[in-house]
Amino acid sequence: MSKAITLQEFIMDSQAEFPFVSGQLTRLLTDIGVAAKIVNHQVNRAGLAGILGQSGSQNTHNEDQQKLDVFADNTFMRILTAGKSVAGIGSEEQDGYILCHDQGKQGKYVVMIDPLDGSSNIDVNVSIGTIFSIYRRVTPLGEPLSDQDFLQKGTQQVVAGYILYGSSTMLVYTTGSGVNGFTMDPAIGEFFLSHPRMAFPESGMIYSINDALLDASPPAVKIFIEGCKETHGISLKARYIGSLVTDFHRNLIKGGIYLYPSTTYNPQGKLRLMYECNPLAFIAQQAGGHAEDNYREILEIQPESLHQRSPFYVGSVNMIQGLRSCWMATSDPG
Ligand code: AHM
Ligand code: MG
Repeated sequence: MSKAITLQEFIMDSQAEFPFVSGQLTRLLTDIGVAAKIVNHQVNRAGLAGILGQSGSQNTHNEDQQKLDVFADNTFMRILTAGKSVAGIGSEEQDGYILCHDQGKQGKYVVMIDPLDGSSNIDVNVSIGTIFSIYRRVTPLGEPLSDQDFLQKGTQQVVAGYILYGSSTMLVYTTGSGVNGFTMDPAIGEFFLSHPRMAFPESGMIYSINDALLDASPPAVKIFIEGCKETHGISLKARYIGSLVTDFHRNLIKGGIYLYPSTTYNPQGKLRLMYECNPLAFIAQQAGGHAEDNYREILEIQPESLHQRSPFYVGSVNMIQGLRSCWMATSDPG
């Protein structure tokens, strides 16, 4: 029987394999693994600890924050700022970016994070997740960070990953050389490599969309979904948990497409480019899938603001191609 590989061993081995993976990045990834364990522990005991419900505060998008959002945000902030690798952090739960270590003069990396995504699912015991990505700083070391360090295109991501707090807790990440998934053994609190070289099936049988948005969606999206429903005998399945990491993870393993469209009342959709779309787009690309907004690749979008939203379509390449054909057929570039 071969020996199980821990997350830590895998990170260390990858460092030896890829010279660009510096010691600082290794430490940063390790820190994310530690923060994930702490948040996981709290997510698991949420019902027992009586910390469910809303904290009464609102985040920058005027959405109610749940207590676990606050806890997760605080945990990642505390651990990431304590290390020496991170110069600055953008969090979905914070209005502006956070500068670490003397105005961000030190530390090679910038982290973007959605500390607890799908938090409206917490009090019904449905899987939730953390989504993160890591960029190299653009401003030279020794100078304070500026907007350009945070507003980088998705193509500039060095690492992207997510933690899924589900029936098992998983950490999935890429350093731009394939996607690997690790499952936590709760008995010893250790992540083990369980899903090496994850790959999006080229086609899938699952489509994931909030059906209530369809009437207000672009014609191309309506036509595509009608097509999904009309494949008599082939039995495509509608599966929508409403927890992005969970919907994405299932589609990555089984093959499928996730859609959060623009609508007449929210032309930019709901999801955040920097915290949700870019990291999952990078993971999808590294797993052989694809991600677009209405008319371009997600990873090619030049962000203009930290909390920018974007329509988001991600999944198996053939299904994304099918959606693209619908945009063409409606002569609507999006
Ligand atoms: P959040 O960041 O406030 O948790 O919102 C993001 C979540 C995603 O996890 C999920 O895919 C989506 O919102 C669901 O939105 P809707 O309820 O409109 O279908
Ligand atoms: Mg979110």
